Amino acid sequence: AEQPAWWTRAVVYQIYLRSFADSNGDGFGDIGGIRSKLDHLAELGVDVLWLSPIYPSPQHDNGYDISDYEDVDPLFGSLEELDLLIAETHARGMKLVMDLVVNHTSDEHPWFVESRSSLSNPKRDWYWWRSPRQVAGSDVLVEPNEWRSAFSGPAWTFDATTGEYYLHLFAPQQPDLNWENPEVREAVYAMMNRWLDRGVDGFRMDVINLVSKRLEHIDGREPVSGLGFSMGPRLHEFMREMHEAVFASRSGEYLTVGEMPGVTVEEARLFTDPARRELDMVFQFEHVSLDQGVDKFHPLPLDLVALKASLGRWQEGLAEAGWNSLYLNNHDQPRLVSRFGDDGQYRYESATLWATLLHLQRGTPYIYQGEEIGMTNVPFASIDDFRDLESVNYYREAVRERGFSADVVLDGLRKMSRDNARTPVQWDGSAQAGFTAGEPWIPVNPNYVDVNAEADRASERSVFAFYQRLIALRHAEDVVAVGDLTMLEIEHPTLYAAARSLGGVRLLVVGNVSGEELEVPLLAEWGGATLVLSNTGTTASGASITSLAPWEVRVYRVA
Ligand code: TEU
Repeated sequence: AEQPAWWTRAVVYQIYLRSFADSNGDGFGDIGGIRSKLDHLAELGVDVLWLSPIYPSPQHDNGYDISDYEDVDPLFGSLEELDLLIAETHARGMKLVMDLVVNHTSDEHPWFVESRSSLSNPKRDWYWWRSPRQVAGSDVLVEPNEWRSAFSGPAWTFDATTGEYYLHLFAPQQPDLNWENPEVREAVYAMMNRWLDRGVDGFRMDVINLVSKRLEHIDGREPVSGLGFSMGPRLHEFMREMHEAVFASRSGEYLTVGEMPGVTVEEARLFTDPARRELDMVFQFEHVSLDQGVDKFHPLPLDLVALKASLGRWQEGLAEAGWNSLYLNNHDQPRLVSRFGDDGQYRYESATLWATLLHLQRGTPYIYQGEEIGMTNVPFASIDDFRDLESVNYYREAVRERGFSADVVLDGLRKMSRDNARTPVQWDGSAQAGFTAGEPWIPVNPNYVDVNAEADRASERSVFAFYQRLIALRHAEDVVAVGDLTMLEIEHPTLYAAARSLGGVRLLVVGNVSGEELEVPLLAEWGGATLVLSNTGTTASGASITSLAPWEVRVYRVA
């Protein structure tokens, strides 16, 4: 049988550069900062680094609004420094993957500057332009349709130069590219090829399931948010065309992961089935949308039964063909230990429990910077503490236009804002947590004096050390990387239990997702098993102890 792809045993580490490590004291992370921390990453044992966008950008959406796809923003360094980083990453046996943001560009990208300059410009239909709509019975002119941006407000902005509106599913500074135009697709593929020729090992593809739009929707009247119009009719065609134009003729080891808000298991199986030569894996959002109330800033308490069902559905759905990405954290999600664990008394236990539940699934795990030392959400004091345009726009719209109370909205932002993941990585207990010698672009979480890499790695209860062991386990045991997974006790409200098997080897993962002691009769069935991993120092091999302490996780092995 064909060898499983290299990334079926890989672990990826996401670097959100502006908050990772600052080497020149300007308060922003930079490439020099990453280079100074490569040992930290190599010691952790990760195989791939994914860099969030480092290209020239006006930074309205922290680099997800790109004005030049083929350079490095001076804020972060230079192309020469990036070449050094690529070489040093490869020298340590790691790969480096870039963030590909091609559903939209910055409004300052030369392509858009040309496109908006006149109706007849050759790049006019590189973007989505539409005439204003006349309100029936009046001479009022409005947006072409009722689409809403993911960052509040309409998804259309009027451009006075040519008297037309342009589409932006995100901020007005992020105009959507028109992928129906083959010139756009060819320009994207050529850029991708130049990055791979430069030594980059693949791409994380930003909202790539939005690039094919339903034309009847563009000219329709449905009042849906930008993310509601994903999975357009030509998406698989475009993914296959991209694979042919960029990867098919290359013999190296590459990784592609498509970020797909709203993708279903069935669709993900089609995108990631190797026989279809589209993508290696996708980022799905089902498990990180279960706690959304009326919207993402009105979160509901964790429903473990629903979460287990979702994780199990994705494991089962991609078991025969396709491949899962595994994540609970990234630059858009609040900190895992605060959202699904206990970031107070049981921070170490709940951080290592969730790490184990995730890393013992079948798929490729993604670690977000700071997750490996149990960083937590931030006690934002007021709306002035936030930087993320999604949060700031939401506050303005919710409080000023929809009449929500400021306290309620602030509470929701404290829990769910993307800024929770974007405060500086806490390296040590010195000023600014060792992130910068200057003033950080966003304040450091005040708990850095206790929660920081140096203190964690010196501790008997080190989250970092636990992640090292999980990664080493994946590298050592095929049953972890590619073994079958069966969810157990799926109706139990606080117990997570799953069995893995490959050949004659079986693993049992059990976790007490609660702050109360938990009796686990199931453990009695695993009496002869060997204890492989525990986050509470339980030494008893075999399952003699059939109760789990608060947030305790154990992994047993039967060969
Ligand atoms: O995010 C896509 C996405 O799902 C966004 O809508 C984001 O998750 C938001 O929080 C949903 O409420 C990608 C990038 O990861 C994000 O940082 C960018 O802001 C966005 O696309 C636009 O490029």
